[in-house]
Formats: sequence, structure tokens, C-alpha cells
Amino acid sequence: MNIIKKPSWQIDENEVTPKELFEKRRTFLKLGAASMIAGSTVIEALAKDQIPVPNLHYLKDNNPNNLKLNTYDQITSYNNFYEFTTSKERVKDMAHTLNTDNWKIEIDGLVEKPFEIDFEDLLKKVELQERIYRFRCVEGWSMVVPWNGFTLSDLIKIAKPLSSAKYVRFETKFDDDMFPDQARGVFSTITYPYVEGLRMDEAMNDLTLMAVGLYGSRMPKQNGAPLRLIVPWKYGFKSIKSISKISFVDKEPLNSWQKENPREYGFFANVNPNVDHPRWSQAKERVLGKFFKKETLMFNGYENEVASLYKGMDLRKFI
Ligand SMILES: Nc1nc2c(c(=O)[nH]1)N[C@H]1C(S)=C(S)[C@@H](COP(=O)(O)O)O[C@H]1N2
Ligand SMILES: [Mo]
Repeated sequence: MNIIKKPSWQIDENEVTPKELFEKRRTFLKLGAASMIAGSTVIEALAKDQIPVPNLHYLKDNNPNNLKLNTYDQITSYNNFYEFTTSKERVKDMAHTLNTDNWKIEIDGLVEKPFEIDFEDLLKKVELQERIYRFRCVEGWSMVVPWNGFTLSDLIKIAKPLSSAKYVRFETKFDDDMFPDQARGVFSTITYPYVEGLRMDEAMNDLTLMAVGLYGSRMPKQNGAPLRLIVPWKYGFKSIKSISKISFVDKEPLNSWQKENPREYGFFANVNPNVDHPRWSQAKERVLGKFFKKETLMFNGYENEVASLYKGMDLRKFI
């Protein structure tokens, strides 16, 4: 007998539509008929919380920890994306200037051969999965998101890094026609392009995702279309959005928030309830939509999967 041990989040490939979404569709259809009588208020109310029709095929996550998903509306209405604005509520209304047509990703540095790939061509080379992850911002809020994407390790196999590559460095696209805060030059909120990085073993970890969608459809612009990183055991700022360049390097990249404020933000940014931010406690978090705070988990609940990566490291020092 040949038993392949699958990781806990994988189950059969078929059911593309999550249950909650299915139920929502049903309500929509029911109310849809009613709306012809009721008029535009019903249509408006539905449109407001509408999940787009799923357009991605992926291996479903069986959600072994029974995480309760945040709604599509919550995930797409409260965003950190400084290239637009520091107002989390306003990002969704401004993000239309992001144009993802003909999106290219440059892969360079310590690789066999640097190349540029069209995002849509890259999608054809990988297999998508659903990953239902906790997502914890360093500011103390969190959510649970059903991401869709492929593992960064799959992309690394395509990129063919040399053995001298020790880190992966990511850049968000720089285009000041698309991103208003980039156009403000020296008056912008932070230095652009936004940069992030991972050590190679972190990058190769199976939890590390290149996300291209959520709730079964393409990534909304405000969440970092068309392609963003998701590192669920690290604070949200590591999960860089709208990536246009990936470089393999031999030195630890200087990530944007460390560059901006090295006393408060480091390279690792592992979620850790025992190490406070200099200006606030990290012991608890507020899940979007919830009134009471909940305890923050070590490595955001992914200790079994990642604690070994940091063996022997002082996590108070390597923030
Ligand atoms: N390019 C870019 N990536 C970014 C940010 C940003 O401002 N610019 N904000 C980060 C922060 S602080 C968080 S918490 C998450 C927010 O992701 P979300 O809007 O999908 O919730 O994106 C991260 N990635
Ligand atoms: Mo964040």
C-alpha cells in the first residue's frame, strides 16, 4: 500500500465553493427574486456584502482547527496599504487606480538565470490551494482569511536559486500613476518601493503562501492584487502586497518597517504575545467584528510548524 501523508489542511479536490459562500449564494438567489418587487434598497444591501462569484480552482482547506472566517466584507474594507492612504477604511475606495493588466514579475539576483514572467503565465505553472489562516497585524487587530494561492516554495523551484542564495527579497510595484502616496515623493508616508524579506528556510516553509485570491476569487486590489505574500506566523507587515520583483540575495534584506523605525520593527516580526511592542502590549488582539479581545497565540498559532526555525535564537532580541 502506498499511503501519502497529506498535510492537515489538504482534502479532496472538488468542492470549490466554501459552505458559507454557498449559503450566501442561496440567500442571494432567494432575495434576488424578492428584490424585483422590493426595489433597489434590497439590491443595494446585497451588493454591499456580495462575495464575487468564485473564479479560481483550488485544493480546498478542510479547516482542521475550525477557524471562524471573517466575512468578505470585513476582509476587504479594513486594509493597510500605505501606497494609497494610511486610512484603513479608505483604501478600498482608492484602490481602483491599481492596474493589474499585463502584470510582470521580475526574478533576479542569485538564480541560474534571471527572468521576467507574466503573472498570468505564472498562474498556469502552479497549483492553487486554499489556506485558511489567522492573520495578525502588529497593531493588535486580526482576522481569519480563506486565501487562495500557491506555495512560495513552488515559485522558488521555478526560479532556480543558486546555493549562495540565503534570503528572498520582495518589492511592491513602483508606479506613481497607480499608487498616489508614491507620487508624493519626499512627502510620502514611507519610503517606496515597499520591501520585505524572508530567510530561505522561512521562504521554503510550507505555510508560506503567494496569495492570488481570497474566498475563491481573484485578489481584491485593496488586499494586494494580483499577487502578495502571506506569512501567517509573522505580523501582517511581512505580507507584502502587489509584488513585482523577487530577488535572491545572500544578505538579510532591509525591510521597509525596519528601515522606517528599527527600534520598533525588526526583520523577523514573528507573532509573539510575550514580547511587547515598545508602545503597546502584544498579549491580546481584537478580531475584526468582535468586541472582546482574545489572547494572541505564540507564532500566531503555528508554533508546531515553525518554532524549530528559530531554535537557539533570542526572540526578544530578534524582533
Ligand atoms: N505594499 C504594501 N504591502 C503591505 C502593506 C503596505 O502598506 N504596503 N501593509 C502591510 C500591513 S501593516 C498589513 S497588516 C497587511 C494588511 O493586509 P490586508 O489589507 O489584506 O489586511 O498588508 C501588509 N502589506
Ligand atoms: Mo499591519
